[in-house]
This record gives sequence, structure tokens and C-alpha cells, in this order.
Amino acid sequence: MTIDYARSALIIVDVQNDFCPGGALGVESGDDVILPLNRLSFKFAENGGRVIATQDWHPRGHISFETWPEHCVMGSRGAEFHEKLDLKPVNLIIRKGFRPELDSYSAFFENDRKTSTGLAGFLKSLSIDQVLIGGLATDYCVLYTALDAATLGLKTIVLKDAVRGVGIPEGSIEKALKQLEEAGVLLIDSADIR
Ligand code: VGL
Ligand code: ZN
Repeated sequence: MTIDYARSALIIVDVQNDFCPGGALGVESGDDVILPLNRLSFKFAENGGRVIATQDWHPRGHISFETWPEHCVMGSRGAEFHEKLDLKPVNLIIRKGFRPELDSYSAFFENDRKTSTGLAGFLKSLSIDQVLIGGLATDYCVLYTALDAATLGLKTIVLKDAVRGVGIPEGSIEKALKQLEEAGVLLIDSADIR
């Protein structure tokens, strides 16, 4: 697939220590997403495409910790990007889930589905109409980011080799992939991006 880089953005979702193996909410083989994402983000940078990275960024005592183990506490080592993720091509970092009573899976809207992170406006102001999404986790933050992107009318691609899922509850990854397909999201291998 050939990309119109001027009108496209790569969104790297939550490639943070706590979502990688050994982290508080470690995703199996989560660090496998880093190599394809680094390759693609350089390709975007070389061709004038925008690269956005998100960080799950929770204060202590955040409402998310009623559902999940404590993770991505703002300023902690677990909340830092994985050290192998190359940040040089990244133009914008979006931090989400920082309001104590409101969780945020999507890079676009927090879980009340109303509170914006600002990302939609950023893309709109740059006339970007296509997003490519990779990162963690397939069945939560990647899923909700991609569904919101599609709802916003953006051409939405999920990079199937550059995502990994939590798999809780069982079957959630398969369910997420099905939801993405039903929403018209394309699933593409990052090596097929030109
Ligand atoms: C995520 C659970 C809680 C994610 C974030 O990045 O997918 N999952 N917070
Ligand atoms: Zn979280």
C-alpha cells in the first residue's frame, strides 16, 4: 500500500515499560511491536509524515486501578516509553488518563466518550485524513483509538504485526479484531507500507 505521507499520521499507542514484559500490566511479547514501529516512524519522518506517540499517564489512586493493577503512574519508570522505542521521529506526545476519576483507552476521547485529548483537532488542523495505528494493547487502547478514528471519518489502518494484546478476558483479542473489521478498519502488515 502506498501512503500519502503529507495527509497521514502514525499513532504509536502506549509503548511503555508497564505494558511490556516485566511491567505491571505486561503484554506478552509486547516489546515485539518496537522494531516495526521504529522502522515505520523513520519512514514517516523521511517522507514528511507526522508521528504521534501516546502515554497512559495516571495519578496515584486513579480509578483505572479498580479494574487493573496499578500501572503507568505519572513520572514513574513504568510510565516511561520503552527504551528501545526511538522517539526522534515523534512530533507529538499525547498523555491520557490523567484525570483521577476518568480513564482513557482511546488516544482521541477519554472513557466518558466526550472529553477530548486534542488529537482530533491536531490532525484536522493539518488536513490529515488517514491514520496508521500500532502499539499496545490490541484489545484496549489500540482498539478504542482505531474505533474513534474510524468514527471521526479518518481512513484507519491497524498494523497487525505491530500490535499485541492483553487477552483479558479470554477471547478479547479475537473480539477486538472482529470489531475493527466491522468498523471498516484495515488490518495491514507494516512491511507492506510504501
Ligand atoms: C491500557 C488497560 C489500562 C492499554 C491502558 O494501553 O491498552 N489497558 N490502561
Ligand atoms: Zn491505564
